[in-house]
Amino acid sequence: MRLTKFYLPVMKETPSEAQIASHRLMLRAGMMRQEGAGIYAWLPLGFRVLKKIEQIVREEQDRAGAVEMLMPTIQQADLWRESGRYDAYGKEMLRIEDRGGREMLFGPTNEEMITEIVRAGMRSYKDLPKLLYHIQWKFRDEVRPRFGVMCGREFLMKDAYSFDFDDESGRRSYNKMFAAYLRTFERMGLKAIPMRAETGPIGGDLSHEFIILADTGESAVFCDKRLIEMPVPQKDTDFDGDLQSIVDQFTAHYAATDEMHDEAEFEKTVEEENRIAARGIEVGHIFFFGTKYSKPMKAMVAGSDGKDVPIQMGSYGVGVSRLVGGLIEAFHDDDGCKWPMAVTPFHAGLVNLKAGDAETDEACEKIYRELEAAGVEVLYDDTPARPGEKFARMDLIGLPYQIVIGPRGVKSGNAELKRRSDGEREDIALDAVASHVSALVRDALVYD
Ligand code: 5CA
Repeated sequence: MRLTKFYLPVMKETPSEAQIASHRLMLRAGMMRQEGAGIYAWLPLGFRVLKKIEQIVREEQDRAGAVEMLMPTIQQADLWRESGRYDAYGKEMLRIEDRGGREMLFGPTNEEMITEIVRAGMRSYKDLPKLLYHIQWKFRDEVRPRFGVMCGREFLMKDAYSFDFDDESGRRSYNKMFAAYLRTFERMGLKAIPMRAETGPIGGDLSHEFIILADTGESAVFCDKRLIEMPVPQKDTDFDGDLQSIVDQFTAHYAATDEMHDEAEFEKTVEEENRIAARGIEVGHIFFFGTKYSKPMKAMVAGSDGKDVPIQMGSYGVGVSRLVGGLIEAFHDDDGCKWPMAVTPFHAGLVNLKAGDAETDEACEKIYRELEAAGVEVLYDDTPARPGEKFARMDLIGLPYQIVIGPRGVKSGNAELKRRSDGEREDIALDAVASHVSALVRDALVYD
C-alpha cells in the first residue's frame, strides 16, 4: 500500500479528551475517529487491526468446533419480553420504534434471538450438541462511555452460544470455549487470565472473565502469579476430547475480579510472593446458564424417552473492538504503538527518505514490489514529507519493522532495518532486504 493512496490522518497534538494511552494513540495514529459519545468510525489503519483480531478469533472458534453465522443488529422487543429481559435490561438498551409503531431495539447481546432460532430447528437430543457464533456490532447505552473503544456504546463482539442436552455436556461446551479463549488471546501476544466473575444481566452460576493485566484497566483483580506462566493448549488439542484437565489446571489457582474477591481465601491459598493485586481489562467473558432462556422461551428437544426437556445453554463473548485498545495498552511506548506481528496493520513500513530522487525511488519501488510479491504487507511511505516527520509517523503507527532507504544508502547499497519493539537497527544489502524481511515476518507468524 502506498501512503500517497492510503488515508492516514495522524495528529501531532495529544487529544485532550483522551485519558489513556490506547485512546490517545488510536486518535493520533489515525486509526479511528469519534462520531458520537462511544461511537467510532474505523479509519483504514484501525480497520486493518480490527480485521486481524476478528480473524484470529474466528480461526480459534472454528478450531474449537463452533460454526459461524450472522444475526441482525436490530431485534424485536417481543423476543425480549419472552425471556423477561426487555424490562430488566433497563436504560442500557437502545430502544427504537419502526414506522409501524413496532418496538425494536439495537441488540446489546443475542441470547434471545439465538434461542428463537434454535427452537425452530432443533427437535431431538440427536440435534445436539451445537456451538454457533457470530461477530456482530452491539449497542449498549453505557452510562459513562470512555477510554475510546475500551468502553464504547457501539462495539464489535464475537458471541458464541452452546446448546446441549444435559448439564454434563453443557459443561464440556463451556470447557471448549475456555480452552479456545486461552489460545485466542495468546496468539495476539496477550496473556489473558481466566477469573471468577459475576454474571450480571446475562445470568447463570458458572462464569469466567478473561482479563489482561494493565494499569489502566477498569477492574481491580487478584490472582496467583503462576497463572501468568501457565502454558496454553496447543494447536493439536482435541477439542472433542476431555478438556476438563486444562480448565482444572487454570482454576486451581486463585484468580478473581473485585466483586468476587475473597481476601481471606486469597491470603490463605496464595503465598505472599505469588500474590498479584492489579488492574485488568476484560477482553472476554464466558457463561453457562443452563435453561435460563430455553425454559421461558420453550426451546425444547425430545430425549431418548420422547419427553421434551429445555436445552442447556451457555454464551461466550470476546470484545473484538475492545481488544484493539487492550493490545495498545499492552504494546506501546512514548512514541507510539508497537504492534505484535499477528495483529499489526502492516508487517513493515518502507520509508523513502527522498521521494522524487530517481535513484532512491527506483530502489524503493523494487523493494516494494519484491515485498508485495513475497506476501509481506507493506506500507510504502512515498510521500514528499521530511525524514523527521516520516520517522515520527512510522514510530507512531508502530509497524514491527521499518525499512529506511535514502540516497546515501542507495550509493552504499544498503537499507537500514529498524525493529520497532526494541529500536534495534541493522544495515541490510538492498538486494537482500525483501527476502530478509519476509523471513522475519514468516517466523513471527508461526504459532502452535
Ligand atoms: N452474551 C454475553 C456473552 S456472548 C455477553 O454479552 N457478555 S459480556 O457482556 O460480558 O460482553 C462480552 C465482551 O464484550 C466483554 O468481555 C467485553 O470484552 C466486551 N464488551 C462489553 N461491553 C463493552 C463495551 N461497552 N465496549 C467495548 N467492549 C465491550
